[in-house]
Amino acid sequence: MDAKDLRSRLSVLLGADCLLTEEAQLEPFLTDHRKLYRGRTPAVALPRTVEQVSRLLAFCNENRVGVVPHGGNTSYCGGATPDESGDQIVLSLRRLNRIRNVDPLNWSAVVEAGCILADVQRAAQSADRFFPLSLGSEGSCQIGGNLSTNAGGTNVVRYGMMRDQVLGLEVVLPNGRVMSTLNTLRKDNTGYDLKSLFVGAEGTLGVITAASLKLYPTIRASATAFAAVPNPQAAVTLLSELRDASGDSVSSFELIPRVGIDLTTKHIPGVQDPLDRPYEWYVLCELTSSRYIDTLAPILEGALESALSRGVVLDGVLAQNERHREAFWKLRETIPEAQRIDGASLKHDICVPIAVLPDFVERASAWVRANVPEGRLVCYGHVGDGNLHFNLNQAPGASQEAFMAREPATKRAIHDLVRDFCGSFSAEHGIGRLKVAELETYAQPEELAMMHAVKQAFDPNGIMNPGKVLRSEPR
Ligand code: 2HG
Ligand code: ZN
Repeated sequence: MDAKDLRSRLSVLLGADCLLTEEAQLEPFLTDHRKLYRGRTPAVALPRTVEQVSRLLAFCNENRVGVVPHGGNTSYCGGATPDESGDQIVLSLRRLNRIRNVDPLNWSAVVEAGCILADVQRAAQSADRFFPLSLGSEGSCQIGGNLSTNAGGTNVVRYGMMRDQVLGLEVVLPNGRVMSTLNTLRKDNTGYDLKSLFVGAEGTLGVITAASLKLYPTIRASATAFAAVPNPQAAVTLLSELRDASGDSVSSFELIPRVGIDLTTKHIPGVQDPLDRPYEWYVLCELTSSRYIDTLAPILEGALESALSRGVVLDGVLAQNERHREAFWKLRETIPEAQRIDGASLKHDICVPIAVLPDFVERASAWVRANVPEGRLVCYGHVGDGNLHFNLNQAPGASQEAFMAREPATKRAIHDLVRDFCGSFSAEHGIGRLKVAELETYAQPEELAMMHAVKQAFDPNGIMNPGKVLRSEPR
């Protein structure tokens, strides 16, 4: 079927008002957030109902048309971008954006895939409940994408990742049939946990159209600090001390290097260094509670003072009000944007066991210093989860070409080291298209074979997001 035929058949199937075909309309769907890829597509489908998604997939399955599910397009690995063939259609979920139900007594919400994450947080809030997933792109990323990539963010240390928030899913399978486990059960041991397979599958097994999610008590008290530490080892020590001292109330614990402050204060309007003099490393930590208590700030202050007396902390400041707190978070959350403005970057979204994270940083940094003279390290992230964005930016004055030429060797060295530390080369950004070869390199052959078997079982015709996560088998 050529592109023209395909468009007219899809238009009959879905209705012309649910299909984009003009060049200008297609444009936003052709590139990924980091501009690593540029693809082509004959059409973007914009269904309003699950039934339309079902009809679309049944048609594509029968006619062997590849389908690329698309959420808020904030993926870091090209997971939502069609390939260059021009044969794959894009399926945008953005019109499936109803909050179907918020049930405070059940501590649950049922939301559709196209809901913006911030809208889900607000819906929970209006029922005096809390939805904990929080990340820099929460104003535009969609729940379907959060589920499909098993998104992490800044509250994982306390609440876990997206998979931990899922009670049930509604999924359209590649043959068009709808599999719904949209229950709100906390316990359900009835055979294989199929819903978990779709979380993190990046749309390669089917299309998630809705999810029932866990809600938590509203946050009623918080205390936030920005503290300088001598090194990552001190950050890890401080995390343990704070968890103990606060009765496990730490909800965020982020590591920030000096260069993170230099980049954000240079490129992002309104960002300021919270401390009077520069240090090499910092942590941004937050304690929260669902109780109306005023003891969190004294607990945090006491723990920091004790750490200061032992050299675990070098300096620090507590947020005095909400504006102050937001300023700390703005600094942290705009590091990726500042990195982008500053020039080319190489990104490594790695995770190692927290206890060995300082060793990892030391060894990986030494490798970078010795081997990438055109780069500078911008290593920051969710140290509370053992997840660092071990990134490099083109050094001031260095040639972009020379810097980018280091990419293959750098990736290999960093990811080999991650493997030696029993870690993961993709902690929270997924595989997409970017890391397919990495998965082949680092997964055990048994794991890879089982992943291909799962793909074959759900999607025997290989129509779902072809070439993402796993290399496409010839059809
Ligand atoms: C963050 O933690 C995001 O800010 C992006 O996961 C990280 O740009 C990055 O490498
Ligand atoms: Zn992150």
